[in-house]
Amino acid sequence: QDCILVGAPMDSGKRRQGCLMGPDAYRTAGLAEALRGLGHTVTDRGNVAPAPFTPKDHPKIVRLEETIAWTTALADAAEATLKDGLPIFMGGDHALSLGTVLGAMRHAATQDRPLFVLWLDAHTDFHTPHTTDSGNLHGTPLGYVTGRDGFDGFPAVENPLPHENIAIIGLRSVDAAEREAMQGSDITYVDMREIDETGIARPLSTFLDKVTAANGMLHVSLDVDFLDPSVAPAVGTTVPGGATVREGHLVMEMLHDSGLMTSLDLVELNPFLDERGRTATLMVDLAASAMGRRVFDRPTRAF
Ligand code: DIR
Ligand code: MN
Ligand code: MN
Ligand code: MN
Repeated sequence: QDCILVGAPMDSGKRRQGCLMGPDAYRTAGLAEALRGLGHTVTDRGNVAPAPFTPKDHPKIVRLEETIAWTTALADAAEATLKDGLPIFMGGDHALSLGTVLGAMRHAATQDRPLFVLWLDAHTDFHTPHTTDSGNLHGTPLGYVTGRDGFDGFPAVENPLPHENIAIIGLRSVDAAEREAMQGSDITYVDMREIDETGIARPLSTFLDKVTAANGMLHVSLDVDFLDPSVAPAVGTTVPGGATVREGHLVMEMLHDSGLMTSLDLVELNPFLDERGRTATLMVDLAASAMGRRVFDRPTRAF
């Protein structure tokens, strides 16, 4: 495949800084080399910059204008790179997905195909600027792309993503407003208890079957905090009890087997918090699994 690396050194989605170093950490950890080693062509298009903006003070929301400016630029970057190959967005915090998912929605519309989104995260990221307690917009991308109210000033979401096209896997930090919103939605949400009880393969394969049946495109958004902090410490919002290394790889290997993934976000890596680059390295290994790295070839089997 033609892999296109796009750096998104966005840091405006929350108060704690450091995610702006993410793209260079992925480069240093050898993302391009790993993908080339699997036989892909890889082009690094460098880093995206936000559209021009004028910051204002808000009582609640953190760096709103900057986040809007990034959303505009990243939606354009996603739409453009999807024409040429499989973009991998190297974040940057999760607010970058306000833009990348919007761009993927626009691209899918030009292909007359539905877009599906797989969200691998400890959090739902389904807040809106109205419902957020933290004021951190990295908690809002799924609220935005599904057309919830409150995103004044952001690029208009012309055709909101249907809830049925979204699966969130890895949940374990959900506040009262988010719980209510999730339970009242048609989003597929899989918490860690369900993973403990049934394994991670079953809910994932159910979702992938749905994407296949609809001939959908699939955007995957991998938040570092999907993983357990014992193996992925370099993230501002660690939550104990996350996915193991093997659960992470299984998800990525199944994504590769499905052949469905059309774009990928790697988000929330804060290299300032890392231990000798181990989180960046694990994220690169997971991306490699999603792009075909495996121990042995295996016969196709159903779950
Ligand atoms: C949290 C942060 N739920 C908030 N979300 C994170 O600020 O609303 N998402 N960290 O991954
Ligand atoms: Mn997130
Ligand atoms: Mn998260
Ligand atoms: Mn929250």
